[in-house]
Amino acid sequence: MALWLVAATCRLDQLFVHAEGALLCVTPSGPDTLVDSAALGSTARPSDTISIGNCGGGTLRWTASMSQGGSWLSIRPDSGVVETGSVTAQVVFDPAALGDGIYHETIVVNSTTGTGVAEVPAVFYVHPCRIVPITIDDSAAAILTAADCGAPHRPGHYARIYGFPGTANDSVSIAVSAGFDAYVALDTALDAGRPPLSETGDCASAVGDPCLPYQRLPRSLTYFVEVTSAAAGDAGAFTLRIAHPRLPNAPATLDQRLGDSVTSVPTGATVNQASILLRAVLSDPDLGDSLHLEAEVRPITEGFSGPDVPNGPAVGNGRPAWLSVSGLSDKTAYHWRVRTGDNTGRTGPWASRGGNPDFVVDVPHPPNAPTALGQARGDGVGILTGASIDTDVVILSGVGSDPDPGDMLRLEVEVRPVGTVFTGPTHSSPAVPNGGQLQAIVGPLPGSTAYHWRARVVDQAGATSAWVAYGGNAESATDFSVAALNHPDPPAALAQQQSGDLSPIPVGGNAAANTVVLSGVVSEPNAGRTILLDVEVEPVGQTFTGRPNYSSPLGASGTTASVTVGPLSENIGYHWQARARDDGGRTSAWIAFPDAPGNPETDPDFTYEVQHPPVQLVFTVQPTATRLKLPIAPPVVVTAQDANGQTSTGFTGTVTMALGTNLTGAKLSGTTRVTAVAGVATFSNLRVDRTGFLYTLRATTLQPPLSAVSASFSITR
Ligand SMILES: [Ca+2]
Ligand SMILES: [Ca+2]
Ligand SMILES: [Ca+2]
Ligand SMILES: [Ca+2]
Repeated sequence: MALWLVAATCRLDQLFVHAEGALLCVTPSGPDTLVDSAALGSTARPSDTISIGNCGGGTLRWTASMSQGGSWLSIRPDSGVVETGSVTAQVVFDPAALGDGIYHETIVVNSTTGTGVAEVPAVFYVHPCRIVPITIDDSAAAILTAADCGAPHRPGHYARIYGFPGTANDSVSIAVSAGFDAYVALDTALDAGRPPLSETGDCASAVGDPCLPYQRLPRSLTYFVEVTSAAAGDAGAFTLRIAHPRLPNAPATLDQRLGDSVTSVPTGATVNQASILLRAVLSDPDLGDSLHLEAEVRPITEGFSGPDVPNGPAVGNGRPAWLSVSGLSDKTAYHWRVRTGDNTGRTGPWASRGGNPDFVVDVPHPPNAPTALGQARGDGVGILTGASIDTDVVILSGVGSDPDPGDMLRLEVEVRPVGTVFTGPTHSSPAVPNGGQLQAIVGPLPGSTAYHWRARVVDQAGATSAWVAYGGNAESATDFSVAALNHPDPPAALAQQQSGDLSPIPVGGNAAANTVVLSGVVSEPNAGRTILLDVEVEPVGQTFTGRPNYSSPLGASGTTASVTVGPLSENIGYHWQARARDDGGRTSAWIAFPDAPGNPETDPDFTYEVQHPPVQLVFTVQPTATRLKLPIAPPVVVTAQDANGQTSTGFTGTVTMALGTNLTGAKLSGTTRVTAVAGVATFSNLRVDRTGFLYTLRATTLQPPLSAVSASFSITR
């Protein structure tokens, strides 16, 4: 009965009692204890342990072996000696050679120093790749190891398999980032016998983490993503992302540049070219996308409605993109906006710089060649081509125009003696607004010389038209010639006369009116010329400038030329000079009046003196409070003034003074009748014979009849 019990216990505990005292104890002993599993194709070897002990006395010697001889299970060590206690033996499961299935084996431990034996059953499950569920627009992170299953489509490589539900005609992008050289495949089955829908070790032909962008899903079913390695047996951490295609981001770091691609154009600035380069940094949540810039560049008078220029070239995600816009309209203000397009045709939101305008196109142009070239004498009379003139100043003219509306234009002319080649401009007209008549005054030119000339137009920026030669003749031909020239003689017999009766005004005398007539005899050695008299009349104290301010008409040589000068300023002294000028613009020296004997130019040659009659009397010194019997001091002064409030210096009449307001019946004594000197009458000894207040004085004249009343004053004791 006891033996049965032991045997029954052995059934549970694998106990064996040996006659010599050694007792084999093996744990675990249960049939379900040594159970393990591995993925199909994995090479990691799961292991377990069993304990082999001597539960009795003496020395236990043991060996272990597999009852079915299966090579997928091994025990190390497979023999040993136990004096007391126990030793641990490792049981290793090796899935490498196994197919999908359930494997059974029994480890048999024999006690060689006795007769005992223990049997330990082991079970090994080898299962196919396990599917980890995932959904689109989600990610998963994991570590690929030798314990993972063999890649269905890549024998000899480990794999993780993810499954997601797909809808027909949807598309997804799959990206793996890994710490090793990863490889990814997409399929509808884990069937090693057929190639997957797609597979790659790269991303958009770029070596690195693999991606499968924009995979169209042909049917509605579960799709499998196989994350494996490029090299056999490689492993490591990775992240898998499965996403729908997404819109690009808005462009960033917008810039506008000149064609050199370097010079940034400030917002609102003017560019002198009909093109602009747009630049922005593009990005897209789909990292494998290639991107391009789309733009809309419109005059500010037009609103935005959609891209109106060709798209820019494709660039990598996160890279600056360029778009060259040409053919812009001149003299036009533009605004623009840009967006990012990806290789799927998706576009992101618009971005703009917000300038109004962003830039202005204003392309400068050189002026057009001058037209209607003409030549004239200094007095404006035209010169026929090849003609000889007896003046040394010529006016060369032309019509200028420029494509730039606001430009200011000049006519540059080059006048050379015939036989001297053209080299560059000799004279220029003043600048006039675009479209105006251009006239260059040239001279004085040397006489006895034949000339040819040409002209061009210059704008304010210095841009020049082509030269146009005058006359349509050979440059060896004469355009005009200047004859031998004489200058006028200095004027003689200078004289100044009243404008009324032409009576002479003596040197330093007065002009009776606000104009005078100045004259002189003009002459020239070439008696055929006509001559005029230039005069310069200046107030005394202002020196001559050499510029005439009055000129007589032209007259014959040897005659007296006269010019009326005025209106003159009142009570100002003037000095003057004169010169002769002929019809060709040639002049004599200036001669100051009087020609003989002269006077200092600080002295007036004539003065326009004017007297205005008084129209009012004014107490310019009022009477003040005075002690009885003393003269009113300071002396009372009465001034005769003209209509302008100025002292009538010509007034020399008698001013009579009397008491005005007189409440006391007082008498005024002293000199009460005073003859005005230069319009001013001074009363130095007026007295009032009674004390009182509120006295006033009244001043009167008879010729003209004027009167004035003073301020009130008092007489005190
Ligand atoms: Ca995208
Ligand atoms: Ca221009
Ligand atoms: Ca010519
Ligand atoms: Ca003088």
